Amino acid sequence: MADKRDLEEAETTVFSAQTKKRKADLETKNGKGNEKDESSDECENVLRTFETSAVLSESAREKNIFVHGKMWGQDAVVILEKTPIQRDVLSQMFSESSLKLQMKNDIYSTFQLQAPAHLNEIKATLVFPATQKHIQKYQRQESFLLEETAQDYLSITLPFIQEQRFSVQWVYNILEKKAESERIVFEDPDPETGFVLLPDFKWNQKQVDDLYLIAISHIRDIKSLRDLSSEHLPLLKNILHKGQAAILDTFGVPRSKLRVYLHYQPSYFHLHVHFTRLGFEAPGCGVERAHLLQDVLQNIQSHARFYQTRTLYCPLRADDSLLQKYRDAGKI
Ligand code: M7G
Repeated sequence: MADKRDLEEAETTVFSAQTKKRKADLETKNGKGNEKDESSDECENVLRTFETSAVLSESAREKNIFVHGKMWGQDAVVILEKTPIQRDVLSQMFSESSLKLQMKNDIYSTFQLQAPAHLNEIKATLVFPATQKHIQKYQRQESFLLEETAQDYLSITLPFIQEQRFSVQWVYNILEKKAESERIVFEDPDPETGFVLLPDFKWNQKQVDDLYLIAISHIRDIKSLRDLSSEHLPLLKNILHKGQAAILDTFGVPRSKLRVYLHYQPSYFHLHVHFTRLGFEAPGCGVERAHLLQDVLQNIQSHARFYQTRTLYCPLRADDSLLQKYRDAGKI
């Protein structure tokens, strides 16, 4: 059985970031750097205690696997993901790897290339302790398109999200600088229009091709797109413009290469905006869930209460209890 310190370490070591390397990464991206990453601190292997219970989903194409298991008697989810190959390591990859020939035919050959360990990294994400909802979230499931009228939101969705949704403690930890403070890329501290911009935990920050940041509002009472109205225009414009400027400044990616959007419905009901690189098919960037911030601004500008009056569509997973509520109400 682990003591409390072990558990805290398990949470912080895995989530704590390697942000100091942001500058070095930028140089790498610009072709200046050629050093191996030494800024990630080595930590104890807390995953050694992980006992696999089930594979929740896996994808040969995306090269990832989502695993449910137990650590110290409690549920945990581990996501393992092969990371993209960076351009600047190519010469090392070619010169320092060993090769095994698999087949040769005419001008075609395939090999098993064994790269040196530091070029063969796997990104690991740990959710511990994981709730039943986390286990469900990562389990591959069929989904259904929900048609949520303004009235349905008030009578079915709102009461449900008030009691059933994921904790947003991780969001408050970021806003209060109790976690990930060293990863913050930009902050506007204004209590009404301010926000914190930082890398999404899906992004390893090693290459900008799959750039993914999130902007989290300081204001705490906006749950989702449904709550946004004309009074929030200054906040939304601020997030869009300062977020774009900070990303250009830090990562050299211009606004013409950014997809800036909100999810409806989000998993975490505290206003946050996703910034991903155009061309990168980020999970959840499809039209059934992603709402471009620029469109959101225009919609609210043309109708102050647009999002309180419209029917919104969003995908729900087969095992989502909200889907069951809509079924019970005869809406699906
Ligand atoms: P969402 O639209 O509420 O839900 O987005 P989704 O996860 O279904 O997309 C929340 C975003 O926050 C996602 O892109 C997550 O990857 C990201 N995220 C979640 N957690 C728990 C953390 C965290 O602890 N740190 C950071 N930096 N990002 C997180």
